[in-house]
Order: sequence, then C-alpha cells, then structure tokens
Amino acid sequence: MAEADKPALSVVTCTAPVNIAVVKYWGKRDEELILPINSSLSITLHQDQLKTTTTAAISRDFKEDRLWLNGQEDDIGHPRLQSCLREVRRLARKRRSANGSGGDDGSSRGDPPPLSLAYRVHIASENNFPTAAGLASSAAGYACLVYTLAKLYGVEGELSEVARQGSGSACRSMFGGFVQWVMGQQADGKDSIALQVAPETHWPELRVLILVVSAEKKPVGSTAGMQTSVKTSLLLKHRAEAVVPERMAQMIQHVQQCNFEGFAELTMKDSNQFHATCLDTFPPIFYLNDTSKQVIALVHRLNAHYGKTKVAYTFDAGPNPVLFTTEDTMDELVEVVRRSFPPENNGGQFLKGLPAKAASLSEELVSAVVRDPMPGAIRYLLLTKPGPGPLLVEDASCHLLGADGLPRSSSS
Ligand code: 2P0
Repeated sequence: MAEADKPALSVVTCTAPVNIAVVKYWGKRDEELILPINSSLSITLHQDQLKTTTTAAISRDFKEDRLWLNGQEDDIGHPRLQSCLREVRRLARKRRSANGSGGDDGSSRGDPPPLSLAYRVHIASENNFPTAAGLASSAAGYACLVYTLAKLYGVEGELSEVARQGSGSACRSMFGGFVQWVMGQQADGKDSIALQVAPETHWPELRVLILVVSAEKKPVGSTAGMQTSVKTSLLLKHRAEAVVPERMAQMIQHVQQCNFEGFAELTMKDSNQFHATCLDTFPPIFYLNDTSKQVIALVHRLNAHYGKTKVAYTFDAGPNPVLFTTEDTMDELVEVVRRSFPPENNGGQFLKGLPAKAASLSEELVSAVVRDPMPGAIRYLLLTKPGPGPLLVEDASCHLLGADGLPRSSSS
C-alpha cells in the first residue's frame, strides 16, 4: 500500500474506576446538564478489582461513529453519550483554534490534518466485573469514555464537568482516592465539578468489602428513582438543604484526619438517610432486601461487641452492602461474614480481590455476633481498597480495537 493510501488511524486506550459514595447524590436540579440538588463525596475503588477499559479510535476511513459495549455493538445515539462526545470535540476545537492549528475539519484547506475532528470515531468499552454483580458501572463507563476521548483529541484540564453529563456519579470517578462533587450554583453547570479531597495513598489502612447478594430482581433505576424522589419526598428536600452541607464539611474533616469512627458513623447515617428518602418517595422505592437488613444488624452487633465502631456499611441503589473497615479488622470481618452467610457453592471462590488471612473467631464473638446464618444469601465477596483515577494504557496489545478499527474479539 502506498504511504498516502494508508488509513490515518489514531487509537487510545484508558481505564477508569468505580466509586462508592459515603455522602450520597440523589436528585437533580437540571436533568439535561445533570446538576445535583446536593454535593456528595465518594471513595474511588482500586482498578485492580473493578475497572472499565475503553479504546477509542479515529480514522478517515470510518464511515460512521460506532460503539461496542462488552463486545456487543450498541447504540451510539444515546443522548448522554452524544453530550460527552460533543463536549470533548468542542474542547478540542477550542484548543486547536487557540493554538492556531486550524479549525475542525480542514476540508476547506483541501488536505485534512491527520486527526481531523470531522473523522468518525469507533469506541469499544468493557468492564472487568460482571454487570450482573449490581455494581454501578455507569460511573466508571462515562469517566473512561470522557478520559479516553480527551486523550485521543489532545484535550486537557477540567473534564469532570464533561463526565458529569454522562452520569452524575461519573464526575467523581475522574479522580482517585477521596473525591467530592461540589454541587455548584450556576445554571450552566460550570461550577458543578469534582475535586480530590485526598489521594488514594492518604489512608492506606482503609479497606472496602463488597458483598454481592443473590438478588432476585432488578431494582428501580437511579435516574428514574431520583426523579420521583425530587417530585415527592419532603425528606429529600430537607436532606439536601439542611443536612448535607454540614455533613460534607464533617466528612471531609474525618477523611483528612483518617478518623475511622467519625467517618464510619457518618457513612452509615448517610446511607440510612438516603434509603429513608427512598421510602419517603411516593410510590416508595425499596433498594434494601432482607439480606441487606441482616448485614446492617450484623455490623451494629459487631461494633457493639467491640465497644467501638470498627466497621461501617453503605448501600447504593441496590441491595449489595459495601463495608468499610481497617486492615487490622479485615480478616476477622471476612470470617464473620462467612459464618453469617455460609457460601452455598463450595466449589466457587467466595472471596475475590485482595486476599485475607484465615482468622479464628473467639467463642464470645461468635455467640455475640453470628445469629441465624443465611446460607447462600451472599454469592461472593470482593475485597478492595481506595485506588487511583483514570489511567492511560501504554501497551498497544491492550487496545480493544484492532488496526481495522473493529473489536479484536469480535468478527463484526
Ligand atoms: C451516589 N447513586 O452518590 C448515588 C447513591 C446511587 C445512590 O449516583 O442519573 O447513575 O446517571 O446521574 O449517577 C447513581 O446515580 O445517576 C448514584 P445519573 P447515577 O453514588
């Protein structure tokens, strides 16, 4: 093939993390721009355990924008996805014209630049965890999309505002460690951005244990659920106006001081209040199931036994408990959970992610804490810790799209 005939292809692959909120986001004041009614704070989870990988490619040979999710071609016309694509291209255009490197397509000059913004884009994205696990994937998905497109188009700077337009919680996945999403005041959303409170190295003892429950049905989606809550729940209004502002300040302080007891108590209270606003929604929304409630009771019994808050729970828009503890209590906590929810499938691996050492529990602890075991109620545990924000993958063998711009694992 002659040099001039070679397709001008540019490919970038990045990864992005999942986050779990400890001061919850629930409710929008602007549906289109995704502006929240209150600020929120989350912990970015380590990508060794949970991540989205996205490859984006542009080529003058591509006929249309295309998208593949977990190997299957999907609709790229989704309005939120289009918002992210449009915003990144707009920032790229702005940057190029500021640098005097030409406009958006170069067609008027006859010879388009190699990475013309008019070229079509192919995007492939996959998760290293099953969607069925009920772990929110939209945050990692949109954070990864925006970060990857920004690298592809050479855009730098404030990107959480763009990721927010894909999914609210996605703006917090643009940073590692401990992250706040400042609600902002402006109507255009320019001040509704994510800021890092502390990096992932700040609190090395902190551990996160996700309990994947055997859920029977898919709960009400977050977007629809929060719309109904904003319309009908007076408790949500009170929470946003009178509770969260002070809670954000307290939580930031607890994180900065690595104060586990303060952090843990506030985390549990905020999760409980979020689920109370769901019950206050009309018609009510129930995200917690019997297993979730058993875990709540178990954590309170465990803390009472210790005489100190050593474990905390939080729940998002689903029944899976996410527990926080510190390294010194981790092995014991895993054993307590295993005794309380004996694995039904002994062939399968019950604990995934980071390893835990076998712990022997005192008889006193078992009799005080382990009650009415529920065999099989928890499918598996995933042990992880705070981790970094989105990362560029340098290794070309990790690209999800081949030189032809099509998914490597697929024949389409
Ligand atoms: C959070 N959740 O702060 C809260 C707690 C669920 C419960 O952010 O409509 O998927 O895309 O902005 O971000 C889930 O809501 O909703 C969520 P959209 P999103 O993590």
